[in-house]
Amino acid sequence: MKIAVVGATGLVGTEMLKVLAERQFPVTELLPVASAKSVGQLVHFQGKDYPVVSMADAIAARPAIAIFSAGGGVSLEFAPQFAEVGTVVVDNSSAWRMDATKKLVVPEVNAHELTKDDKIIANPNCSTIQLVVALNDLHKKYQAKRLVISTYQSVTGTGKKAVDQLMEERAGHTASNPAYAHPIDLNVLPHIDVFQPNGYTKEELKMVNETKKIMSDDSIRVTATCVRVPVMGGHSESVNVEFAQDFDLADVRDVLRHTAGVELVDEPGQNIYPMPKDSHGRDAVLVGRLRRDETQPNTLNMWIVADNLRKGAATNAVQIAEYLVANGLV
Ligand code: 11C
Repeated sequence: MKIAVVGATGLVGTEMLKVLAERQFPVTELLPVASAKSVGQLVHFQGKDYPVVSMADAIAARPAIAIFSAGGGVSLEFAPQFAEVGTVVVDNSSAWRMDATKKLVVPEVNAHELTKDDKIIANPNCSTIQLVVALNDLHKKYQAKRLVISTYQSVTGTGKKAVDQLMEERAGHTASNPAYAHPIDLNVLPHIDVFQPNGYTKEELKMVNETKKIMSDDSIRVTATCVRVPVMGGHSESVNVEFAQDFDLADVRDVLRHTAGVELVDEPGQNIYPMPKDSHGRDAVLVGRLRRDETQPNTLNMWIVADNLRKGAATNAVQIAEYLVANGLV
């Protein structure tokens, strides 16, 4: 199968190539696409070197699937051009996520919604993906009514510029080309993406809106505070969930033990709980610190961690592509 990876040289694009290879996705020809200055540069994939091609050449080659991770502007302009020639686009930007004509997919939750007519499929924001994977089966059993979320997000979510800023600051220098408005080393920034008129950031509103769309449930009330922390890979979330039904903690553990994509990491007596450093290079969503919120009924506190470049981006996109292939949708 001919596959284009748009944004192939970025942090997420590089991870996408790694995940496609690891999962032995049936790639017969790879079309790595990147900015004009990278055209001709070689990308190594499954024992071969592939030259970076221009967007126009990739569209002309009519790949079966194009996986995009090159920012919203690039997706808005070029995803429809791929769709026009029959390519199915899996887009990792926020460009199409809330478009009512596009599906927003986390395979463990709602891949069954996909049909042959879906030519542009949106991959959700990393913080939302790990939340809905952990919540899906609990929601089915106990019906989530309200979520209060605080995130602790890695600098890799911003990209290479932020990784460089953290490393330069850690080496004792002022960052030469900072990604953030403030130092990130030895600091936390309650600011991810752009502030909106209501005082929330776009990242916080993504959590609110994407969660409802993926779970096909507008009745869930969601509020979030998204925070950048000086962590190199792996997003963490503190989640307080109020359910309609009461639960037994042992049953909650049992549900999570059997939830697709989740690994229960919850032995606090042994100092065992999810940590971002343990999520690196893994696809599982790690869930722990399960306990009742003792201030109100039917309410659970949990801690959710995942590798934001893997399940939060590349792996989820590749899983969507795998579903398309397995179900004859491409
Ligand atoms: C971050 N979640 O950690 C963002 C990165 O809408 O796809 C992904 C942004 C997006 O900064």
